Amino acid sequence: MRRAPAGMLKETMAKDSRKNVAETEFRSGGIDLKNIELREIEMPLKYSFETSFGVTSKRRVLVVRVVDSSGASGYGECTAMEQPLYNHESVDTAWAIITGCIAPILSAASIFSAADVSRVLAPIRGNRMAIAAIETAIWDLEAKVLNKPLWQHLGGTLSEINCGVSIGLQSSPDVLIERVEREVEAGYQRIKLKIKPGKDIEYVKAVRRKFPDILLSVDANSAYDLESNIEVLQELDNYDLLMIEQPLAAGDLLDHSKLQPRLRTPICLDESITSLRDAQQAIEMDACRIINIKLGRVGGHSQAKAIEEFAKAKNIPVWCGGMLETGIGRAHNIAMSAFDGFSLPGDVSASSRYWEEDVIEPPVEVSKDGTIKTRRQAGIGFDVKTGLLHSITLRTITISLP
Ligand code: OSB
Ligand code: MG
Repeated sequence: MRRAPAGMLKETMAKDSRKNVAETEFRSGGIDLKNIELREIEMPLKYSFETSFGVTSKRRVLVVRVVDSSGASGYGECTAMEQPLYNHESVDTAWAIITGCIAPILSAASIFSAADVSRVLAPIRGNRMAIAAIETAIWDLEAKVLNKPLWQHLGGTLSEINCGVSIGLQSSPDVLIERVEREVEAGYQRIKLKIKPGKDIEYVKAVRRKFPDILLSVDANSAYDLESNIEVLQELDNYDLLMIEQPLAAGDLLDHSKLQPRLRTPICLDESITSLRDAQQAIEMDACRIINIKLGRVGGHSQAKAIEEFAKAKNIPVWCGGMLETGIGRAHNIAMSAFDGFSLPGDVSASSRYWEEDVIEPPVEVSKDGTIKTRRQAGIGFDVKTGLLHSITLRTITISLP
């Protein structure tokens, strides 16, 4: 069953897997992983989505299916995009890390429970979207084996979650106002506008004038610079925004901590927070007053939960971010959002805003008051449409874990 992993991983992992097996051997549960099925699919977005880092009109997505020795399976989605523009990861790097690095480590670890996966894979630096794809799939598998909804298995308590939308950069303020109107009418509780230098104040001002009372926020995806853009960032204070998301570079907690005291509006960090440690440091430095948690960016459910708990203890609200996910990633986002620290509406919205046909059944739907109900079915609680998945597959590989 257990096999030493290849090459460089050998030394560190041998130690870790020994500890891991010793800890889990006497448990009644534990996952005996047999296969990892990796699949790259391609799906056209209904509407292209523009951010300060580029335009996305289709998604190439890695879908993970893990299978245990009894034949039970779980699904995860890798949120890395086609190119490394949001962060350093891409579909191709995640494929390489899962096949060349994660699979050998799990193969050596042999038996573990979902809560152990994050620690077992911790020797891998970065590459958290690749890790999260596997970690979340194992959580789904374990919840299904235990016949429990994933959100309950994780320890969540909310039976419905509050939803907002993220609206991409538009060609003019008038076009943006139309888009906002549609989402407000659909019931979404918070509207987030993408901004970048040159497409900021004019757009925010127009939307705020038309909708004086909505919860409104902006997301810059790191497009600004403290030195050259401080006036514009301070001008955003005039529009009663719920938050300004990731104005500066991902690695620049220092400049965010210099910016926050010069703003009335809370800064929310997205790209900057890749771990519990990042969250602790950002909060201690007052680099942000709100945190966006994304499963992929932080490496899965265990890290997400740790960040939510820490932030809650520090009175820092968190919310669930989105990466234009298919229904599989969306379902995991819904499960994660059931922790009560998720006190602000997230970027988790209806399948129909993205896809003609989602890969899950039923599709994710949002009520007239902007909420999504958590599922009562086991695991992620949605059925995956395997026929559709197969028909849109670009490549697939099954890795067996001996
Ligand atoms: O910064 O939150 C972001 C999409 C891709 C990459 C980064 C981000 C986003 C979004 C869209 O804002 C959220 C969604 O609707 O899934
Ligand atoms: Mg963001």
